[in-house]
Amino acid sequence: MFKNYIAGEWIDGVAANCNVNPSDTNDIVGEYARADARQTTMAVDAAFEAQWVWRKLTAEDRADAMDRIGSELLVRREELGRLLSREEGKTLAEGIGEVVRAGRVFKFFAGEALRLGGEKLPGIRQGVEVDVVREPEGVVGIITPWNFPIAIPAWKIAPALAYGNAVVFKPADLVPGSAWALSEIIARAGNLPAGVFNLVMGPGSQVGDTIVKSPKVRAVSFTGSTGTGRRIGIECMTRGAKVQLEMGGKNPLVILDDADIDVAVSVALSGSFFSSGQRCTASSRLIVQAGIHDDFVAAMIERLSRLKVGNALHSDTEMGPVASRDQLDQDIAYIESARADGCVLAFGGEVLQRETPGYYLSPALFTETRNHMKINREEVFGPVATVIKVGDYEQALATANDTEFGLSSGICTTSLKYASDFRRSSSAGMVMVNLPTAGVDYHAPFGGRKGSSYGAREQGAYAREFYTSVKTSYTLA
Ligand code: UN1
Repeated sequence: MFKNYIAGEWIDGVAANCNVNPSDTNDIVGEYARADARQTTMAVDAAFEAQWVWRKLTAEDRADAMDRIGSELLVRREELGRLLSREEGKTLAEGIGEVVRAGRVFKFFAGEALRLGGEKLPGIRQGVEVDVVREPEGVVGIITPWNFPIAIPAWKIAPALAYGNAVVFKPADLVPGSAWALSEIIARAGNLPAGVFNLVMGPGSQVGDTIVKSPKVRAVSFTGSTGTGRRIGIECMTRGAKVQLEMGGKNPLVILDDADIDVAVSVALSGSFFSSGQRCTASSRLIVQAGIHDDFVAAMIERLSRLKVGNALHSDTEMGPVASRDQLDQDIAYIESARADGCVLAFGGEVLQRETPGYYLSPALFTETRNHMKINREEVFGPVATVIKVGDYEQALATANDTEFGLSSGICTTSLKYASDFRRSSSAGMVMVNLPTAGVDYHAPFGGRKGSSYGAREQGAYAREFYTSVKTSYTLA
């Protein structure tokens, strides 16, 4: 049994959680402890005490700890990448890539710990000096989703710790294995004072709820579904805690007549179907200009028919299964709704059998879809993409922006004029030109607009906005 880490001790839960491989449901990845509300309160109390010890250490102490954690992640990339693919279902290459990303995130924030500077302003009164500094928030609650089991925890935990906060971390119930492995590295290689970092695995109704409602938790960072995110937001706002939410997306990828078709097809394939489309940054609406439409659809079908869907751990697999039975059911329900709305299923959308029992679905491509249809309004979170045909650039832009979400957007074009205008006019937080809407750098700000995100940006130096609080002091010398 893999235990929780609370107040510097590995402790049993009140129940157990079985982690199942979605590529082979006979394969049990491990049994993981489940905590309840009482154990979560223990973790919050421990973090509350420990924050004072942690913030008094030097920035170099914190930098060294982040560096050691990052080094171990990078050295163990193959082993941890395999664990990630086994429990989540993304391909081995994606799993290893995600572990590398997590390692690099810790390395980046090792440097950031030393770079956290302040500002000195001239006072308006004679002899008065004004100083602006950033201090840790205190205890930060971190709640993460199942689709990036190690990178998202890393890009929240690393800045939280680097900037001097104590952490209570609740990973997704579906995939606790990578989160546990990361936590074990943080606990051992990080060698942090007891209570600075706490892992509390368990259900949202017990663990998540306690974190979000605890008056000792000053800030909550959440990535996950829109419904849960909004509930957490209201709860935090009500008690005056800081909150950062990364929720759904319905990301458009515009393909103009002047696009390089090979670029457009590989950008669409990767954006829509890598990680089985289970990314909030996935390209789910392919907005294609009429002149290139038929050639693009034909080329997509040709590429999709060659895409190898299979066991995530097999080296020739290009798309793994979806992560769970619930996710498969949800994907199928959306495929049915699109069909009922009159969309044409140009490829895939079928449950597949492989050597081992798993949640295999062939990548689905719909044509003849309209932007107002349910399939184009709601996030599917699976390997399902739609094509929306448009007449010109203006219509493409208007369609791209006509969504309640605003995480990322993309355009494939060889025209500088349209590329520049799209970068300016897109209502998304991140815009990609001739690149997939998904797959971002770890040192650049990440986040969206409208219904996708709430609060300060994540990642890069921008992360300090959420994980620190500004203090202004006036001194008459
Ligand atoms: C990426 O596309 O590289 O949950 C990152 C998600 C996002 C992360 C996407 N928060 O899919």
